[in-house]
Order: sequence, then C-alpha cells, then structure tokens
Amino acid sequence: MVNIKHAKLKAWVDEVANICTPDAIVWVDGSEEEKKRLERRGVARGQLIPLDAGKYPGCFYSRSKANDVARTEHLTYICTKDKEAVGPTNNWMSPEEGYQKAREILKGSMVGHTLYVIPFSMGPIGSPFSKIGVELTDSIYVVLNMRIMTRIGQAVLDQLGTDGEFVKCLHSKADLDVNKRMILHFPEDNTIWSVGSAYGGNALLGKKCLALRIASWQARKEGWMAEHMLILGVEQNGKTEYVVAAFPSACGKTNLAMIVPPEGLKGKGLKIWTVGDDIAWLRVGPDGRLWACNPEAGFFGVAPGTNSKSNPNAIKTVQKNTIFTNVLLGDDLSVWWEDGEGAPPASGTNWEGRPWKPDFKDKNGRPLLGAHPNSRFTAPAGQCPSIAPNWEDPKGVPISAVIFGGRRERLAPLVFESLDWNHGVYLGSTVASERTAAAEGSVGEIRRDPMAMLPFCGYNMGEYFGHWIEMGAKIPKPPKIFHVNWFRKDANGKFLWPGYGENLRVLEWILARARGEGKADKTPIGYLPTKDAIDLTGLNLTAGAMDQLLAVKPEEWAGELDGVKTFFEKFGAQLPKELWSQFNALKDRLKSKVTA
Ligand code: OXD
Ligand code: MN
Repeated sequence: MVNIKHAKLKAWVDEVANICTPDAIVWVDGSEEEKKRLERRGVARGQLIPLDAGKYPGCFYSRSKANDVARTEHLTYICTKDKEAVGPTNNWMSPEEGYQKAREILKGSMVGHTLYVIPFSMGPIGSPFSKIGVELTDSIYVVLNMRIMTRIGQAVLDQLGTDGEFVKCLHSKADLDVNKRMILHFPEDNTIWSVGSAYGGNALLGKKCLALRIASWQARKEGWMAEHMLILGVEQNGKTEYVVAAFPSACGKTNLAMIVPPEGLKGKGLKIWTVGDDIAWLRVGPDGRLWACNPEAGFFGVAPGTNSKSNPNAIKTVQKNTIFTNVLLGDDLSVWWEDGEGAPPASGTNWEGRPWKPDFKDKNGRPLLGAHPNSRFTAPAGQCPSIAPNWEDPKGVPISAVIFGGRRERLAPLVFESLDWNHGVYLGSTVASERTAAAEGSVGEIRRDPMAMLPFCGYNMGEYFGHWIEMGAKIPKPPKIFHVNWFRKDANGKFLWPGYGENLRVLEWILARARGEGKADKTPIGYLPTKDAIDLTGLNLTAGAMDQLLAVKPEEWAGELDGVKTFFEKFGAQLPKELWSQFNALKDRLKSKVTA
C-alpha cells in the first residue's frame, strides 16, 4: 500500500481517471513483489514473453505494433500560448487545441484496463539536480521499463511530500492507431500527454519528453542545461576526469559511453567509467566548474550493431533483468539481432511476428530482418561493468570537456578544439550528419542537428543557442569545447579511423588540452592536434591516414559556410548575434588562409 500525502496529485489522478475511465487504479510502490506481480500479469496478457531463465535470468521479450517502432517526430508537438516560443524547428499547437484533441482520444481509452500511477525521479532521489514526475499509464510494459530507466515508487512520493512540484505525465495506448497518435508537451503547465503509441521514446515519458523537452524549458528558466549527452570518466593514476559528448541519434553514444581501452594503450593503465549514455543535466557547482548528472537509471539502447567488438560492456549489461523490444525471438527463447553476438537461432519469430529462419528472404529477395533496425534493450545502468562507482552521486561529476560530433565523410577532421566558449557554441550549433542510405532523403545530404538536440529542444532553438552563450558567462571555470568526427573517409570510401575503443586516444588528447597540456596547431577552424600529439602506440593506421584525418581544407569549409548561413537564417532575429559574429570571424579566418 502506498502512502499518498499530496492532495493535488490525488486530485489530478482522479481528474484523469474521469477522462480515461479505467477499471482500476494502481499506485506503483516500486517493490520487488510488485515487479513480479506485473511481470506475471504482462505474461498472462501476452504482452511479455519470459526468455530462457537459465541463459537470460529475469529477461523478457516484447513486441510493439509494426507501425509503432520509433519516435514519431511529426506527431510530436510543443503546446504553448505563443507560437514563437517553439521556434522554427518544433511542431506547434495551442494548448487548448492540444488538450481538446487528445481528450477526445483519451475519453474512455482505459475501459477494461488498469491505470498505473508511477511516481518517478529523474536523477537520484533528493539530489539538487533531480526533478520528479508522475506518469499515469495503461501499459504494464511502460511500468516495467520506467522501473529500469528511472527511480520509482514510495521513496519518490516521500520526497514529493505534501506539496512538492512534479511533471504531470499522462500516457495511454488508446487503440494504438497511428491516426490518433499525439505526443504533446505543455511546458507552461509542466505537463506531457502521449496517446496512441507504446514505443519507448513516445511512451517512457521520463526520457526524451521530460528529461529533454520539458527539462530544457525549465533549465533555461532556472539557469542550468538539459542536454542530449553521454557522460564518461577517464581514470589514470587514481584521478578521474569527466567529459560530456553530444552526437545525433545513431552515431554511437551508447558505444562511446562504455568503451574499453584498446590493446595498444593497455600499458597506460587507463580506465573508463560510464556515468550516462544519453542525457546529461548540467549545473554550475560551488567550485565554479560545470557539473553533470545522468537523470536516468538505465539504458534504452539500440540492439542491432551491438556486439562484443562495438560494445562489449553493453553485451555484458544485457545478460540479465533486461527487456528486449522488437528483436528476433528464437524458438529456444533466446534473443538475437543483426550484427549482434553469436550465431542466430535455427528458427524464431521476427520483430513483425513472422516466422524466421536464417535463410528466409523478404519480398525483395533480401535477407528477412530478424530485428527491427530500431529494436531496443532496456537494462539497469548498475549492471554495466564500466558503471562509475559515483554514477549516482547527488553532486554529479565535474566536467573537463564538452564534445560535439556528427557523421561527416569529408570536411571535419578527427578532432579539434574551439578557440573559446562562444566558438564552441558555434560548433555545437552547426553539428551535422550526412544521411545514410537507411534514412529518408538523398544519400550524402546534410542534416543539421545542433547540439544533437533538434528533436528534443522544448523551445525556440534560437533562444536555446542564446542560453548556451549566457551559460558561458555564468560558469567561472568553463570546460573546453571540442568537435570530433569518427567517420571521415578516404578517396575510396573507406573509414580512415578505426573508432570504438581506439577513440580513447582522442579523448586522451582532449583531456590533456583541458588541463592546459597537449600539443596543438592553431588553424582557421580551431586548435588541431599536432601530428605527434595523439598517442598511436600499437595502432596500424594506413600510411598518410593521420594526415588525411587532420586535414583542414579551407575550400570545403567555405562551402560549409553557405549551408550554415541558410540554417542560421531560419532563426531570424532569435539567432544570437554572437553566433553571426562567430560565423563572420570564421569566414575571415578562412579567407586569409585561402589568399595567403
Ligand atoms: C534515443 C534517440 O532513443 O536519441 O536515445 O533517438
Ligand atoms: Mn538519444
């Protein structure tokens, strides 16, 4: 039995129950006993399948509808009184329209179902970084995932007390009709309503909806930052230094957050500590440095491509107590995914629920996919072998460097350092990735994804850039800002840099620079490592690869400026003048280089 002392919370639950009319209301207490009960219920209703208990203890399989397997950005809205508040990169709806449309879908949507009330904390309960939310949902899958991804239950209610503030999160699967799917954010009301989807990014409301969209709005008001960033520590000689890094979705954030030092650097005794793989909340600490906290408690990682080479720590993390969604389910109650670990099962059922064998082909004659490309694992962060001993420290961890990166075949060198904070903000605001064949649009086309926040910033991105500029002035000892690109290719289209664990070599240089060490040359785009500055011990790069990885081609950069200009112009008067100054200064530096 939970103990609820918060009158407004009770009143809100009643209000929602009046709209959705569930058969029952269950307050989630977070106990082990409750977990077992929900698992049994999920299994009985066919929503969960227990995996082989010997090989995958405590693990379950789940499959969502075929048209409900990813975040739906075009159905995601920020609902504010003033349209300008959301800027040119978000979908806008008025709060009246949003509430009214969603209410129509929600009316009676929980008849025959139970409404679960999940009190949850983003960030360790009681930490100065943390924010509390309460998610009302009709999905057992959501309760069990939220249990892994956040801290839930009675302890959160205790923290909330009689009148604490919380984000009101309402989720209903309704009838999972894509035509009645809406992910609505009401930042002025501290409210999120999500209907018609059961996919994680749309339904686990603590993650993208609260910890990024609503939190970015709160962060601007309250003078902190909510970012789409991993957090990791590098330990050497008993001292650990931390970085945060932002990359667009599907650029390997989870992999980088858990890297294993490469063979060639073994002698140096470096250790990597994972603090978070997706979201960082950042605040100025009493020492004048920027401190970071991971608001999540688990990993909601992409399965395909995860194997012992790309991410050995993730493979070890998902051995127990993990929920697998939309991967291949073996007839032997195993799970498997493309580019994964070990041999596939002899037969199974694929993510669409179709019979599957390794030689089955789809209608185009290509191998029939076992796992959806966006299939996921949900696993407790504490199970990761590289999890930092202090990952739940309520103070957070002090940040030495901020890293931005995109996926660029040309242009961006392996790594460079910004000239100062505002130049670093410029680098973040111009982050871009080239489209791969898997995405919509033409291959090679540039998709700008500033600070990797394009789908996650809860307000006008022009103002968001302004907030970054203002934060620079508020941090007495700011971290240095860097740009990395693991994806540069040679003339034959081959990757020049091996990536994965070898990326630690680049992190070493970044941390040295943050300490005021590390050799660099000043170039028009920023500080580049000198040819011998990155430790390449034991790495057999092809001849000339390092020259190509570090090449800065002013003509290519001049071309890039055209794209940046078009992008910046979208924000009109909301684009901070400081970013135009950075743009013009870079243009001048490049010009003098071309004519020199
Ligand atoms: C994620 C994403 O799921 O960025 O983390 O899309
Ligand atoms: Mn993400």
